[in-house]
Amino acid sequence: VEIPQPAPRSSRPEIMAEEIIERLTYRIGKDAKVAKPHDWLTATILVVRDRIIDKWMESTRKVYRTGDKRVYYLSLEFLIGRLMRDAVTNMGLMTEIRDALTSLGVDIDVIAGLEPDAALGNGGLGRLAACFMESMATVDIPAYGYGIRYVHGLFRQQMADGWQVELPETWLAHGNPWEFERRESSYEIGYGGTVETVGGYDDPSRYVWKPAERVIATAYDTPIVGWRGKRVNTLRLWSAQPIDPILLDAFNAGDHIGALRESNKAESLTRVLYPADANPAGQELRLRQEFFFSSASLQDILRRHLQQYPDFTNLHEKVAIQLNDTHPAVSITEMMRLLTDIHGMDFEQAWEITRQTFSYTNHTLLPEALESWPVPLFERLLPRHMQIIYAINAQILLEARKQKSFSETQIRSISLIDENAERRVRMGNLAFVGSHSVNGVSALHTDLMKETVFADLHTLYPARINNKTNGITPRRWLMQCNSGLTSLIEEAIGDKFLDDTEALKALDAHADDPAFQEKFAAVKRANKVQLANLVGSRMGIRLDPSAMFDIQIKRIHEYKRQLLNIVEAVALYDQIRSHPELDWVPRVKLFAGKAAPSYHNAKLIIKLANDVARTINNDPAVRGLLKVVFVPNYNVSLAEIMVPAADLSEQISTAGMEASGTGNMKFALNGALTIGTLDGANVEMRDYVGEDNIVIFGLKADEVAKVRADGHNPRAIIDRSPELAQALNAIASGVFSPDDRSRFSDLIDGIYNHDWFMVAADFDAYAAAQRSVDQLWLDPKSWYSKTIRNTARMGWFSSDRTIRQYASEIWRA
Ligand code: DL6
Repeated sequence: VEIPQPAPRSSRPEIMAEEIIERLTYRIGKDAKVAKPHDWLTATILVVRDRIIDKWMESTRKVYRTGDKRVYYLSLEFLIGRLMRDAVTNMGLMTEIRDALTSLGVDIDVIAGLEPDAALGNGGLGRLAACFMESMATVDIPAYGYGIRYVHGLFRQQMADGWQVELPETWLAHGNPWEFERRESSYEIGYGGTVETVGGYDDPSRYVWKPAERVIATAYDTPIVGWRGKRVNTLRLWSAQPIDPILLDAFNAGDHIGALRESNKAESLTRVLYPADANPAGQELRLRQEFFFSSASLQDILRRHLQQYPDFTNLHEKVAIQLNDTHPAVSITEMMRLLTDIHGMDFEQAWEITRQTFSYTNHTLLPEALESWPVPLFERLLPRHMQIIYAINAQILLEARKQKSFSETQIRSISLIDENAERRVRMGNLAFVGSHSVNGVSALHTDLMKETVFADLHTLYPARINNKTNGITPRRWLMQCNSGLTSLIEEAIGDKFLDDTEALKALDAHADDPAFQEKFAAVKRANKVQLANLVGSRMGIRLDPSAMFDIQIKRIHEYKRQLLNIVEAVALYDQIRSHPELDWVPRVKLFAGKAAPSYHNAKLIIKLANDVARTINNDPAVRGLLKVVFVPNYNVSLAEIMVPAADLSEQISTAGMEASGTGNMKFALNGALTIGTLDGANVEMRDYVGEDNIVIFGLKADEVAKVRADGHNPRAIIDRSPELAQALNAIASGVFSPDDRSRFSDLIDGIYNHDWFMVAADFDAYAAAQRSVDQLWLDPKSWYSKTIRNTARMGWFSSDRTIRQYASEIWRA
């Protein structure tokens, strides 16, 4: 039977307006007269979605036709944010949809603002995954993202008297018109139980895992549109369901709660995103989550492969699997189990194919962030996988021992099992040995990986570690969040940069043009007014858009050093009061970010920012020259407003501790000057924008290591810096916390006693750098010449470039 294809959808506004009314009536069941803004949003998304589906199916058909290699990006986090503006812009339908809605009396900006943020991630790692999904579609790579459909994403942050309070986030409350439930793509996931051998104990021909518990993973697909709608890829998120929705026997016997126990247990697997970014949750539920989505994804990948090919001998030629950090590293053992136990491949061949198929990205060197699982827990939950780990480990250690130069210490550090105290499975080592490529996310981070966490594995496999410096999608982080700047650039250099951000370089020629500078400044001011309005309406704080907007937004962590920024604010506050006669540059220091709920010091830093803000903002002696604002509930949508409004971008982590950073790139692309350390991708940003166009200060990574090794004496440093001493004493003695004078004394004691994060060590350099920023601000010609050059030279940091590098150097796709 010849099945007719649906007719292509029109993009004429009047047709789309008709369709919106049709969806409102027949899909949502509402009359236009009584429809709520949310109903209009859903109806509009459904109309846009239809246009995307045409491209989606075309993209899927194409890969079946061509037999191209598919890329699978496995990530426990996808920090997507809102999708409507992204999808509409990438489909090139913004004007048409706007007109269609206007003809119906609906403002697209109002309904777009109602879309909840899909916050299925904590920070940089999850946002990178979202940028990569968009770039993979843009550069036409057949790719699937695999993750978890958390019912509750990252918590909503509220402030209660300056303290962070975590509230559940409910992004699915109004349903999710973007997703398609795929009941037919469901898989059983097992836990626990026993392993049986077939064919004798000494020489078993096969192992059979008999799990004690099972749950069902069901797929939910979201289409991800690339720029200009060229390709549409799939983000497939797994949701857990019980095998039996209710135990009727128990229910009929009157045990109504017990009847739902299994169901609740299954569903709790995918209910909540773990809210810690830099320290592993370490709990059984987390390992269950990791295995759940790894197993479902691999079963899905292998099923798809068998639809096209007779067996798995060519798997590595047709499939590339990228592990986003170690969270999906258990996939390596699951792949081995599926290939050997289920599909009968021999161990050696399966190991070779597995290694050729997998690659792993490391995102942090923080020792406390490296995942490991107690052996007894791992063995109880995944007994067959534990056997596989022992088998792999035996091979690797034999290989290492063959290299005579390896010492016992080196062998111990290579092992997949940490034997130092309680025996633990090292997920980083597993990911390393099970992959043909291991990459860092900035040049410095990659070098440090070779020297620190993976030094011995790097000696054993010297060709495996490589660098792929992170990037950001210019669609969301320039075109959508900063339409004013995008239009201005287009007017100056044409529209080539929309398809190739390297073309932004042409803007360099305009950097010293007074007329262009004036327009650039006007765009920045408009963005600042927008942010000031938001702060005014949400927080009741009035901001002067002509002041310098100095912004630090990111997760709250001691290594990111929000504390250094706050201490400097206190020192500046002292200076402004002591020297009212000087020509102080008006500044607004804005902060936003969430702290892991169990991270005591991070939460204290938020409270300190709020306490300092209250004191400074209410002190008439400051005369409005300095304001401090902590904007609550940082998320992708808030970043889209704050990034374009920044004059100064704070990227001030302790050198050697920030793997890359991507906020740094977003700010610079949007014409902010960076004040930063030589850490993460800041190093490469300095190379690209030029050292005159970025303000670098502080210890370098090797200097931090040396200071720590030689024995750091922060007390001596503080004694030599009266400004720092005064600021620290003010905080420690309760000047900002009269209701609890010792609230911050432990935090400040940490700086006096060990100063692990080099706040004291870098303070004077940081304060001096801030005063040099003030001098630049006082010379607008020079300021804008630098900030325009930042926008002009950041094109390389597009995630399209990063993805092209992954595709050609790792995935060979
Ligand atoms: O690679 C994405 C992103 C980097 O830009 C950040 O520098 C890095 O901190 C982050 N890593 C994580 C993992 N845990 N920690 N910390 O989120 O990855």
